[in-house]
Amino acid sequence: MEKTWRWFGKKDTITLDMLRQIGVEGIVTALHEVPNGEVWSLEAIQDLKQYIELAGLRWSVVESLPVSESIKYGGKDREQLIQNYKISLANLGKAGIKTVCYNFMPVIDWIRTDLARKNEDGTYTLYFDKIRFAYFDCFILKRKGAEKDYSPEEMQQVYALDKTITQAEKDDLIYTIIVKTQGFINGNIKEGDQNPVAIFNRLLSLYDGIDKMQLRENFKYFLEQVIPVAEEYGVNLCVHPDDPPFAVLGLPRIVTSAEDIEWLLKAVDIPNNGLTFCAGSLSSGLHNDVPELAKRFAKRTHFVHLRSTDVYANGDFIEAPHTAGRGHLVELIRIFEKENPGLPMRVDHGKLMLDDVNKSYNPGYSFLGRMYALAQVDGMMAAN
Ligand code: DNO
Repeated sequence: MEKTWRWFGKKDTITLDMLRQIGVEGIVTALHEVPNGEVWSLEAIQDLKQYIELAGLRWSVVESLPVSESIKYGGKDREQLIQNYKISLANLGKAGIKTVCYNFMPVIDWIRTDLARKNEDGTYTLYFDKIRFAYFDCFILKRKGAEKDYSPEEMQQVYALDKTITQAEKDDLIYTIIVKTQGFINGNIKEGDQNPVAIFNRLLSLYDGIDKMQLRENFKYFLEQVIPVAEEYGVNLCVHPDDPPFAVLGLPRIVTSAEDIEWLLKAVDIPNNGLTFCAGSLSSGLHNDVPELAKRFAKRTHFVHLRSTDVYANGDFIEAPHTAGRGHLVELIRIFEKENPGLPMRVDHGKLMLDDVNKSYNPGYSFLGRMYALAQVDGMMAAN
């Protein structure tokens, strides 16, 4: 597999020179400064590409070319936005960047409740606490009917939490779930936005009445228009699974399981319509057998995220070491090398450790933790 690394552009304090020293071969990045929905010009793409190449690396994958909210819920301006998407795709193809990752998650991308849960060994990791998430849903967003999405036992714990939770903890939950994890990946809410809860609730309301069937219809509509352009320019589009892979906050999620993946690949059944195989996201759904999914979908996979999770009986999940957990990375590497050799792969979400603890890296994207994970994965590849 090609060893790639998610790099956040020229402002990233992790420099391309550092990445060369640790054996990275390809860069995964985006034009983060272009607002969602606007065209990525050929000039801007070529400028960044050249910058990467001057450092002795290559721009292997775009992550992400964001799909505007209105395309997902079917808003009035979706035609224009799809048009812009097609132009960006064509420009990427012209510049020779042939793998483009995106996602189709309504309103919110990846979800965690805790960005620095302390491990026994003194490192820190990302964590999803179901009760705290339910608290955010029922008591902070105050979403109508939210209680129905949780069991009576879970709701008892949510009420108990309400008696003890501090204002600082509430603020931290808001900041973690809808600001800090979203802003740096061109999400809907970013640092400095006033009243994020109100913005978030407004966004949720755009999906009133949109169920899984309707979201699928909108997804298919998008694919039918963009995939022919991808095909024409030799670009492989690859959708990232929903993280976590289940419905949240009353929103449908549509890339969660074998059945969903089968559906989306058939929706436009040509190789340019493919999958980003995020072992971490898929592994946090107990319904998923990750190596089975890899075997089944390897041929339509264009990009791989190697990370792993453990899921607890109470519905919480934690990022597992890259050598352990439900991701089964050793086996996945074996499957991908056999079925679809040479795929770009990046390690995802390293733990926060050592000197990095006091640096302000994007959550999940510190340097040492990812370097450690890359070394582990490198070893797995060598031994395979
Ligand atoms: C979080 C990532 C996601 C992912 C995007 C892809 O760390 O896994 O933000 O990159 O959803 O579109």
